[in-house]
Amino acid sequence: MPRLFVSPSPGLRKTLAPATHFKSPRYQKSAGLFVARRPAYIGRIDTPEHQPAWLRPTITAYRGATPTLDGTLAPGEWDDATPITGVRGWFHQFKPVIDDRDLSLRGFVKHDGSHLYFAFDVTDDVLYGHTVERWLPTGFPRAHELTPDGFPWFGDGVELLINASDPISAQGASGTGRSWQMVCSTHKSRLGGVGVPGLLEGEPRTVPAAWAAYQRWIVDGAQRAVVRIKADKTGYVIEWAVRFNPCIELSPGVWYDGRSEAGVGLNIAVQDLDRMEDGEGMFANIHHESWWSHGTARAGQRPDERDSWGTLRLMPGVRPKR
Ligand SMILES: [Ca+2]
Ligand SMILES: [Ca+2]
Repeated sequence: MPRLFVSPSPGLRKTLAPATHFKSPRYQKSAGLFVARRPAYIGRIDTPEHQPAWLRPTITAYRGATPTLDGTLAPGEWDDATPITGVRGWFHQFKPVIDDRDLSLRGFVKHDGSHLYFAFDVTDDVLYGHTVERWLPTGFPRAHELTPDGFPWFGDGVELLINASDPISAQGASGTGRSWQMVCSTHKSRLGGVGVPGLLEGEPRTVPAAWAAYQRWIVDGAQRAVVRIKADKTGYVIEWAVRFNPCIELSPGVWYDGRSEAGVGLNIAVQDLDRMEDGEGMFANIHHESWWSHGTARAGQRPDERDSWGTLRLMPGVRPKR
């Protein structure tokens, strides 16, 4: 969903959640606002790619073998990819995540010269629409309409955001190959409807051109994702392909081709609905929404000057051996 917070001071974010939900040591009160603490609580750091600045991480995707999108991370399939771990140390827009069994992920990113690939192996203790019924929050009876009035991100799943060349420098996306935000849900999809996991049009879904572009990408296969619910219901696995053309537009009419180094904006959000009561007091009873890149903002910035993007470095070569 859209980022809701504003920044009261350098590097600090206020969420819209009531103060009573920020008793965790991850939050402190500053100038009357509850804000995420600085790095003291950052979780496990596995790779150099995970040691960037706290607020705006950088990760590098190298060229590797084309994975099979089947929802299974086969032995070796992602060995040439760069790992992503979460959601410890990520920005939690709603309730903080304090238990890896509640929400955590192991992910990967790589490319094959024509597509960017992500994998997300997500641990989530309660699977909305699978282990609990598909409840609706008060006041949002249309959340599961597959129209711009629905909430594509309302469920368990992952959102990808890329800013390939959009000068908006804002927390959102424009809905073009230059910047976009797409949703992969575990319980509904454009191609299969409610009840079938897959891709959905993300934000800004109420902008007709963005909605149309996202839908075209899904229908045409410019973006493809396969979701598998784990047999023991402890989470799910997503494998997601993003075709460079039309989705990584480095300048108007020019798409990344895998032959040179490039840097694009990246953010990843993990959505976690659990039981309705788990999200009590949060917008639409959402339990967690955790963001890879916190972003930066300076006091006094206008909303359109905020920048929540981390960096994805795209490299023409293979990942160095470690
Ligand atoms: Ca696979
Ligand atoms: Ca969940």
